Amino acid sequence: MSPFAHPWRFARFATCAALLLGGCDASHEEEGDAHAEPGHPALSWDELAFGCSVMGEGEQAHVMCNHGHALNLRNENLWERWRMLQSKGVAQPNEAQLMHGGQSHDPLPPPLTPILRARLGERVRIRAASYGPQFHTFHVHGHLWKDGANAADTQTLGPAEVYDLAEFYAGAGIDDPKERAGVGDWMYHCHVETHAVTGMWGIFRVLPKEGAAEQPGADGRFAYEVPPPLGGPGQKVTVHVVAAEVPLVVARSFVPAKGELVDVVRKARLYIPMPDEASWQAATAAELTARFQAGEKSTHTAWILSLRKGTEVTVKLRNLIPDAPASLHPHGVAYKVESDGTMEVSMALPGGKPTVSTWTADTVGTWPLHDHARQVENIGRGLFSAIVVKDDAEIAAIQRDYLVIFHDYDMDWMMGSATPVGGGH
Ligand SMILES: [Cu+2]
Repeated sequence: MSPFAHPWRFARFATCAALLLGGCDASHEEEGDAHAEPGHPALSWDELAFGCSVMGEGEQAHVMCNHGHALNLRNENLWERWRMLQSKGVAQPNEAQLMHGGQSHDPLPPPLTPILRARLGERVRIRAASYGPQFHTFHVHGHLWKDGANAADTQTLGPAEVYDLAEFYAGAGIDDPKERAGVGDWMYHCHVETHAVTGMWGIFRVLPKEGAAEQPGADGRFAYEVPPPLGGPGQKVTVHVVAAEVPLVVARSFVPAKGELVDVVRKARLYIPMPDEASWQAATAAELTARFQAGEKSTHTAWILSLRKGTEVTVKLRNLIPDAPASLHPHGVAYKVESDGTMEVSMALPGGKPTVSTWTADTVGTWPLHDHARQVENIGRGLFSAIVVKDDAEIAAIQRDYLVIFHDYDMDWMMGSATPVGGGH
């Protein structure tokens, strides 16, 4: 049979051709659905079609299918969970088994991707933003929202596009808090199927009105909620942020010899907000690296600049990345060109003096905020944020406000390292 007779077979052929340099054996055409090399995990047909690779040696040997389609900086690839469940004796895991991890009977850990929570009948907004070279379709199960005159449950996002009309009652209707979809785990995801399977999925969890086992934090907010807005009409606030290169768990990979999903750690480039001028002045790359190694590498999520409409914000940026410039380029706010993040005056060089940008949040909405100094490399490694501008009416109306950032990691960076597994680097 010609390898071109079936699209997957063609993809497999193409991938095998790419692997040929590493010794791909053409005889697997007759071998069935496995591509095996001595001492290496076998690749299934589907994995080959998705461009998965065998990584590492010996104890570290594993198949890596992380294509870098991430939500809020994390990539939870279903292939990795698939292989984990297969190792536990589940021959053909289905998507429910793969995605609803972390329950008591379930061998899979909870997904790295954001679990968004609301109680039944609470008013919810889920904002979606997108970075990277791909197009994504944001889709939430079980819920509808109003988009102009129409109802909708899916919206396409191109690079730097934002969509923030997904507003509804949790487990209920667009305008009616009466139960409709009800309590449960509702998937949300990119509806480009290959993106969903390789990382762009999460869970919108509708909890019972009362008696839920999961409770918000002391400030009344669940994880991933948009922070409370700063400022107010006519007010001036100052925000301190550093750009730094720090270790971050960006994915997990199943390592057969260990029988578990192992953290994939990369030196991400992130905006990290600082609470005050003194800590901002004192921040060092070494300290931040230690902080992330101690735990924040597993919990950190993308910075969100949350403002009340009418606020003038001054953002001070220090760049602690050793070998790349960094800047802040905002969308949707009013500012002079010096605060654009593209001129020399607004470019923070490695070890150079900080930049100071002044923006006025005069337009309600969700707006991209990202590096514009070396954007392909920096955004590809995580150097982005978003601005959320709200007025009093919206603040009063919405009880749970979330922002999900669809993001494609730079693949050379994601896959390029010879030692992608483990927390030691
Ligand atoms: Cu997508």
